[in-house]
Amino acid sequence: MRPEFAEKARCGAVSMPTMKLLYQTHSPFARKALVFAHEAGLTGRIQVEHQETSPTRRNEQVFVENPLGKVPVLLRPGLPPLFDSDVICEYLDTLHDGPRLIPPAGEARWQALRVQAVAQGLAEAGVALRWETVRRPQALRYSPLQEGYADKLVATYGWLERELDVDSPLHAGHIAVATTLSWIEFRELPGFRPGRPRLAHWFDDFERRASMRATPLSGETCD
Ligand SMILES: N[C@@H](CCC(=O)N[C@@H](CS)C(=O)NCC(=O)O)C(=O)O
Repeated sequence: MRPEFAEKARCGAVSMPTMKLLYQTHSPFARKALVFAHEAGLTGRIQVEHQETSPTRRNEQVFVENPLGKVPVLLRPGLPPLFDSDVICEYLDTLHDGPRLIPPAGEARWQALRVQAVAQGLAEAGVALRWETVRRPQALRYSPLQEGYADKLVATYGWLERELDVDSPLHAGHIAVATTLSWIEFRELPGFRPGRPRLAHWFDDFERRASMRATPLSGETCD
């Protein structure tokens, strides 16, 4: 929390300004930001607003705030909008007094960030795979691309089975991986469980967290 907010909040001089999160109930990226907000204890300060987005259907309300037309976007009173999900998480991490979810220094930081990066890439590959399987009209699908994206998913599952630091304190990378894997199951993309007991066990535990239960995925992409 910024010191001036903290001091005024302690004295009861101001109520904390409310932010708005342009969200989507079926976006892994938006859910990552919202789960992060739950874990940071910030949901009382964030109003969540669902927005449908697709590169084939322009959403003016989103484009006004983000030239890429994507969610999530965090709207802050009197300050510029923030995107993308990783930037939003980094900002939210400056607003709370609990342990940092993005470790400030040392190997813990690099581990959290590389896990977050892998999860981001996994979600992006999953979205790309859905274009080649269900979103693009049949005649425009390209099977070598489909296979290439599916390979990335499988390779990343193997990497996570080996490299995910399942016993370290909660960090942004854990949130990113859990929200991505949850979305992968929701969209019935190639499964990550077979042959990866460590990852599957960790994920099942993570899904029981209040932050995950409070943010269920729902809805269909509208292209
Ligand atoms: N790198 C962005 C990705 C955001 C993203 O791709 N969001 C999707 C929803 S899952 C979207 O709004 N897509 C609309 C589009 O591609 O035009 C982030 O991490 O926030």
